[in-house]
Amino acid sequence: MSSIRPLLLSSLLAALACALPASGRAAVSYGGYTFADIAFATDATQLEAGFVHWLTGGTVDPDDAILDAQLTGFSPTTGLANIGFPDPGVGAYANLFELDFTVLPARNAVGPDIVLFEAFGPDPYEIAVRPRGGVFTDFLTYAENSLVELAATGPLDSSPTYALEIDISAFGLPAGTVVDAIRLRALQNSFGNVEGDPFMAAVANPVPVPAALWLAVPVLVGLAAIRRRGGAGMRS
Ligand SMILES: [Ca+2]
Ligand SMILES: [Ca+2]
Ligand SMILES: [Ca+2]
Repeated sequence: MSSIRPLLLSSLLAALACALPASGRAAVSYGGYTFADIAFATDATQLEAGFVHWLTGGTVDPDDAILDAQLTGFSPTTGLANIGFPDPGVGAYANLFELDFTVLPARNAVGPDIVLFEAFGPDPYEIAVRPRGGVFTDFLTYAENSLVELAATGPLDSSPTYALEIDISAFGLPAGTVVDAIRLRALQNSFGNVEGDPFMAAVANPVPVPAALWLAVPVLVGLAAIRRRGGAGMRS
């Protein structure tokens, strides 16, 4: 990374010198929400052994690069199917994943701060959040009837889709707390099955970014990609 940091620094300095306004950052709208285009998860990690069913590609196999393709960025057409489901044909599907927001973390403001998107029927989840520089909180339970139905199309043309709204305050964290990662795990739904279908997540209340720093965002996104490639594989 030593060759990367000077690049980042020079980019930041150039951006500050220009001091241009933040206009030009694209916004992305989905299901009634509007996010900055860089507000979506930048890294996805499988945290327990087991198979993963990709909603595109049709394979059932742990693979960090494919996992990122399913869950990071604005990616409503890709996702995971049936996390946690004890499929007798292939063995148990993994049911513990982490999503990191390395470019634009959330900051606890009024209302939901992070939104996790779920396909097909709504499924209940456990969610934990990580304050920046700290450790993950305990998991909180989100019942399936707490998910918000959206008039939006998801993976495999699924519609409606669902939003699980995460308010950092619910974890007992004060206003202003910065959160840069979540962990998620599907719980048993009303059909008696564990079978969550997450497909993307985004920061609704981002940390305030000085206008000039927006110009360095492409560099930050590139750094996140480099970190992903360097850290491929399943964390334990
Ligand atoms: Ca996706
Ligand atoms: Ca579902
Ligand atoms: Ca909040």
